[in-house]
Amino acid sequence: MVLHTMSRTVVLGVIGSDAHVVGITILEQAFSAAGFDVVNLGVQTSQAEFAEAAVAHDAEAVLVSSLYGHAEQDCQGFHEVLDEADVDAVTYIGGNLDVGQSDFEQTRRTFQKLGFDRVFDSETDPEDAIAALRQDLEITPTESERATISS
Ligand code: B12
Repeated sequence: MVLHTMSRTVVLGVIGSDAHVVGITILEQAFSAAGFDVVNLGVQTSQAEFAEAAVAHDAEAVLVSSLYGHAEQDCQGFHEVLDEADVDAVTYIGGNLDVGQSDFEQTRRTFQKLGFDRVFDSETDPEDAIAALRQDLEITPTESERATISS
């Protein structure tokens, strides 16, 4: 039986010149298994590429990954680029965001100031990010279960 539900599209990528691919591969699998349509832009994704993909796929969430320690520079002006492209999506960032900083709360504030709705550290279980997104998009577990069945 195929049940029709609204598809929930998530755009995912590693920003800047960063080439660490393992984390987003895991995230792609986890979000797909949870019933989301995932557009994985892969590594070394520019701000413009995130914005273009979010528009093209009418994404409800943009998930940015960064591991190599340049996230803050790479994300300068990112939300302005999204705004200019009329992207209305929840934005998350995660990975290894700080360079030698021990206080993650400070890192969280830095990225919230840059416009991200949620900031995750490298210990994040993908299931926690999925739970957060379901909450932010007001998705009930039943809805995403149905989305899985219909896909
Ligand atoms: C493998 C590896 C590499 C490989 C990458 C191979 C590949 N194609 O992926 C190679 C050797 C190429 C590499 C290169 C470099 N690396 Co490297 N690398 C690693 C290493 C050992 C493991 C990364 C990994 O795959 N982890 C496994 C995955 C499953 O975990 P993850 O990536 O953290 O992702 C999870 C979470 O972070 C989270 N997450 C990630 N993104 C997001 C996004 C969202 C929205 C959410 C919710 C969650 C989330 O969920 C993921 C899944 O569970 C780490 C050290 C470490 N132990 O983490 C260093 C590390 C990331 N690398 C580092 C560095 C410095 C580099 C280089 C700059 C080194 C150099 N001087 O050349 C280059 C950068 C090259 C480039 N352009 O990107 C540093 C970064 C330091 C920092 N951030 O301050 C680290 C931390 C090592 C260290 N301790 O110094 N690296």
